Amino acid sequence: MKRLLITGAAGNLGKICREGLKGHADILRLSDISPMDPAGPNEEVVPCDLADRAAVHELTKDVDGIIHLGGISVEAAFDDLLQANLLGTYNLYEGARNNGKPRILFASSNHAIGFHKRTTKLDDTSTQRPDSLYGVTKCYGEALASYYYDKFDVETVSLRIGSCFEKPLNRRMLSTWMSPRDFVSLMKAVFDAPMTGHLVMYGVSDNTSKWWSNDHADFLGWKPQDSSEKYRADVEAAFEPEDRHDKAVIYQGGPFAANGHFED
Ligand code: NAI
Ligand code: 15L
Repeated sequence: MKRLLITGAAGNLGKICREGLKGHADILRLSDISPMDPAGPNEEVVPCDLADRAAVHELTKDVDGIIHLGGISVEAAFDDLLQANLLGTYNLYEGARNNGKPRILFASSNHAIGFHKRTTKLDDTSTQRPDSLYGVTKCYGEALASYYYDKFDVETVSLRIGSCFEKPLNRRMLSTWMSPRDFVSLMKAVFDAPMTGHLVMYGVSDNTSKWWSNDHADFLGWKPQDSSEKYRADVEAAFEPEDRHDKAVIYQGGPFAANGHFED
């Protein structure tokens, strides 16, 4: 790949990609509205507000792939989500459509399906059940991805990421954790694949207690290497047992499902 664009490059996953994907494309084009480290070898740093359509059109020129991480990554006021996640993602898809139709990795979230119960195993055919306005914006992103594939042949992997952190930070993450190493290897698999169409996947490591199946995506040849099991004893020692009547425990989205409406 000649040039891979990463939006949200100043954020947690953006930094993981910047490091982990070095050498996977001739040039990494790194973009964010927040400050980023200066460009190193084989890097371009292009500040951009995703809500600015003309700027996003320029940003998406001459790229062979896009990892779209940019946006608000937690529950927030609707007007803020509107700019960054709704308008921003629309602008990105319009940029891609008008600039050679590069494949896109859309960073969706488990909060697009967070009102499913933990006792339900999900796959790509499971219905969206957002647990927050943030989750609603991820459902919208997945719908845009589906539409842009069916109508314009822009391919996307919509990745419903669980919890991508160095290690699981609570009991829920024993199920939802995705290691940074597995995240990076999946990014490589997504852009190495001959075709993806619009593929909905779950961003999760090989955790014993996971709630999600990626069997339908075996054709990518991606296998997670890590599991949360090695952290189980430490996590269980550090956190109280869960209350099965707690909404945050009943539903996959955890606190996002249990919390009230953000603006109330
Ligand atoms: P983050 O909050 O650390 O990074 C998001 C980046 O997007 C920030 O650097 C921010 O400045 C940038 N951004 C926000 N509004 C923007 C705008 N209008 N224009 C340009 N850039 C803007 O989030 P993180 O953890 O790196 O997540 C990346 C993506 O993955 C997000 O879309 C998030 O929703 C998604 N995700 C992450 C999960 C995780 O476990 N880290 C889990 C599920 C989804
Ligand atoms: C997300 O969508 C967030 O971006 C991340 O910060 C975590 O809260 C994650 O979900 C999670 O559910 O653990």
